[in-house]
Amino acid sequence: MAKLIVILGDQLSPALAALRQASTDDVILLAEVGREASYVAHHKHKIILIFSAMRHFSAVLQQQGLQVCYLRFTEHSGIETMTDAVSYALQQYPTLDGITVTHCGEFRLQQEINSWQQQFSLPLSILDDDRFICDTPRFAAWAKDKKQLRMEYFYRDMRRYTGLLMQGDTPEGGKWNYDAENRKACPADLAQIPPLQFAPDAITAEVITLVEQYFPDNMGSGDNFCYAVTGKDARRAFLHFVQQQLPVFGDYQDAMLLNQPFLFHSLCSMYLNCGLLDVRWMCNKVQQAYQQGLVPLNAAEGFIRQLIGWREYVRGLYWLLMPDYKQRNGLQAKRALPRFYWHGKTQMRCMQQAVQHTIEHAYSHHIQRLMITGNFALLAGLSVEQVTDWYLAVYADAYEWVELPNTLGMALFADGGVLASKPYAASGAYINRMSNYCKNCVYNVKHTTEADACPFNALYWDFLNRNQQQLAANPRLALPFANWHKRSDSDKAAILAKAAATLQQLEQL
Ligand code: FAD
Ligand code: DLZ
Ligand code: SF4
Repeated sequence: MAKLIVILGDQLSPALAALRQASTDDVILLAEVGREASYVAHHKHKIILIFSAMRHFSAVLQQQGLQVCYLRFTEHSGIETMTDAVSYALQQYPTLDGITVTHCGEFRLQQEINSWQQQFSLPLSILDDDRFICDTPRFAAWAKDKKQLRMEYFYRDMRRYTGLLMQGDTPEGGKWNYDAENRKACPADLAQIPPLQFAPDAITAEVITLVEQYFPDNMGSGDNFCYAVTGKDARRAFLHFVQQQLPVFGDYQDAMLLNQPFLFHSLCSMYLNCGLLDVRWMCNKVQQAYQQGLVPLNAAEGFIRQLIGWREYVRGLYWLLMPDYKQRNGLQAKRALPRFYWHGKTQMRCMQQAVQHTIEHAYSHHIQRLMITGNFALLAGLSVEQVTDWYLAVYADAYEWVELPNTLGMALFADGGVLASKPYAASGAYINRMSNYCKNCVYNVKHTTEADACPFNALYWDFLNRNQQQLAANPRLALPFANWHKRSDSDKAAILAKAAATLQQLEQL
């Protein structure tokens, strides 16, 4: 029996379940298709990364003697969807008598894949994506009967399950979590070692030209594309991170600095999420570095927590709660996304920096995503649909399984507290503590109602005030609400008036 093995653009792993079953009689399909390239207006770097990585991956498979049917975006403009691509391949190879695919990362496309058996009248085998450590039945079993699905408890289970940073049943160092040691502000003069960059080779250069031709209006420019597009280079980039940045990653995980888009972060999500890196390999490298005394425990634990904790947890939540999850809008946030999310032209220095980094690199780090662009969207009540589409479009690592819980759940609290125990809402004071942005901003972070007041401040109180019904009973918000209620009526009125004026003129901020 010879089958069609379909590999999606984020499944570029040699050990992928579907590829482990491949024989030389099979045909492997990789297709650059219009629908996947345009279901949101992806950043140019994201499309370049995926198309170039797909082309490089296809070359490796061919070198291994496997038959590959590769459909290029330019040559097959009539092929719009993955279903069209499968139909085309089956016509080209009429003796194939089955289709195999690894479970896909997005509900939307998985629905399309589920229809193939009927549509093509061929047996369809959908394999579990075991590149993740926690499969969906394991996550469902963990979640079953739990009142609250808190990441911390899932993470402890994953530590026990993987044995990472464990001494028998006890966590290394005696504590599960060194989060409290991950929150230092970063001195502006601390030496920065940039991440590894990769000059585009001929294949990438061709893809850059293609993307500039077909997606000219998408965010970003192909000119400064310098990411890895092969597993080998992605592993080099990661090992560079482990040596150079990881030792201080733990300390400055939440810090932000003017004109420093990467600080001590790994940038590995874009590689990991499309299959160029393997999560188990990465965790083992980090554990080894700790065991060799090259990185401290707060860094090793902090990093491993992101991978086997947060990353596996959001994926579990996504598949547990979709498709209903995507419809949630617990705080009824509906305001239109201001245009500065796309062009970055705003006087708010923190927003300008986060969006500018995004435009230049299809990247910004977690705290910029959560506490700048996300926090602003939460405070201003921006449309959940528009904000989630924005995040899905603009980051090179964005796929709905990871983007949606992070945006809708973590940043916007639109799931009513499934993911987060309280909204990540903060005034300018937090941003001032964690960055040097406010010193370089026209707004005054200490002011709330004055003409030059930081917009985050009045919006913060307005957020609490307008969502009292849903949030006031939350014990973790008792102090902020008490502070709000302590204010005089005239103070409150002035703050709410300032917030209303700010919301009226979001585009001018
Ligand atoms: P590092 O800081 O070096 O962290 C190491 C790794 O841990 C990351 O590469 C990532 O794989 C993993 N990780 C850390 N935090 C998370 C998290 N909350 N969820 C899942 N994995 C995590 N991450 C994505 O991969 N794709 C997204 O589309 C995405 N959208 C986000 C949207 C919002 C609103 C927020 C708040 C976070 C989002 N994240 C997303 C999570 C996180 O911000 C990114 O994984 C991280 O910034 C990627 O940069 P890095 O590789 O340098 O990460
Ligand atoms: C993101 C993306 C893009 C831009 N283009 C393609 C493509 O042309 N072909 C493909 O197979 N996959 C692409 N992808 C990744 C898919 O959108 C991804 O597999 C699904 O969203 C599931 O996560
Ligand atoms: Fe952002 Fe306000 Fe600080 Fe300006 S003052 S950088 S708007 S937090």
